Amino acid sequence: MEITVNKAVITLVQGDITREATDAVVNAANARLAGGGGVDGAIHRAGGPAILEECRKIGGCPTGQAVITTGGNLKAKYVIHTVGPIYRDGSKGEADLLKSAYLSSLRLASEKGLKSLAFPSISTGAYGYPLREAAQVALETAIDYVKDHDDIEQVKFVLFDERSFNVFCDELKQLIG
Ligand code: AR6
Repeated sequence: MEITVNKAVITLVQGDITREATDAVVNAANARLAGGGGVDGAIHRAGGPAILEECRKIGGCPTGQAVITTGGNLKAKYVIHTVGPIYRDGSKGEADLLKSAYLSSLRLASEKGLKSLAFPSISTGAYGYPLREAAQVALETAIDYVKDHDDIEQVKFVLFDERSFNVFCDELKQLIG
């Protein structure tokens, strides 16, 4: 599914983000930038050791913020590592932190002059964020950002499993009415 907002195309696909050829792919990392399972593990496996080397030099990333490294062996030139919130009960600032993770990644892409980036569904795996709410935050944040910024040409959401893909499509349809 694809929509155009201002100068940008927002695309939803089901797939593996490590195969994306956007300028950057976003990693759902942990605050220590230490690598891990899920999409984090997949990106480090596919991208090779140069990514973890740069992560070690950077040292860490607070929840809701983002840092950038090489893409190593990936098709994407860069990896933007962001840290989503661990979901507790929804009253611990989770929505603001998730929004901030998406926004920090988009801002970093703009700062670096990047035109296209691909996001996974941040926080909805190991970090337990309810999928529907997370999809709404993700899509609203991306749409609002490209409305105000002409530089980014493509924001892709690469959803690994069918359920995530379907929920993101449903939420996008609702948001655009
Ligand atoms: N491409 C796209 N999406 C993927 C891929 C892939 N190759 N692999 C998994 N996903 P998670 P989180 C989906 O757990 O919840 C790590 O250990 C997955 O199906 O990767 O933010 C980190 O080091 C799910 O829909 O990230 C942190 O400690 C989504 O990506 C912690 O997990 C997010 O799931 C971060 O947890």
